[in-house]
Amino acid sequence: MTTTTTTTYSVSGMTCGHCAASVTTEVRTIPGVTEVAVDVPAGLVTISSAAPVSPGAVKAAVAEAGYEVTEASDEVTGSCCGGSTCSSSSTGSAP
Ligand SMILES: [Cu+2]
Repeated sequence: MTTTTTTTYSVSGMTCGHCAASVTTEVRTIPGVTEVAVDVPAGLVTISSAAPVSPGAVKAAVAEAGYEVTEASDEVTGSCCGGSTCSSSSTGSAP
């Protein structure tokens, strides 16, 4: 039987699909991670892995993408990724 560990982290600063893509790309580089699901409106990153992934590794990956893992799920502040596809203040193209 295969056991999958699923862990959800709160990540601040994500405001658009491009932000989500950046985080997903970085988190997927963590050994053992099999799936990454990002909920931008909720500011949540759900990571599925074959074995428990250390929070430190997740924090480092998220930081690499330019965002920050927060323990609390409130107070989602900060600027967007600044990418050309961001739609935090204007209408952007849908992913
Ligand atoms: Cu963005």
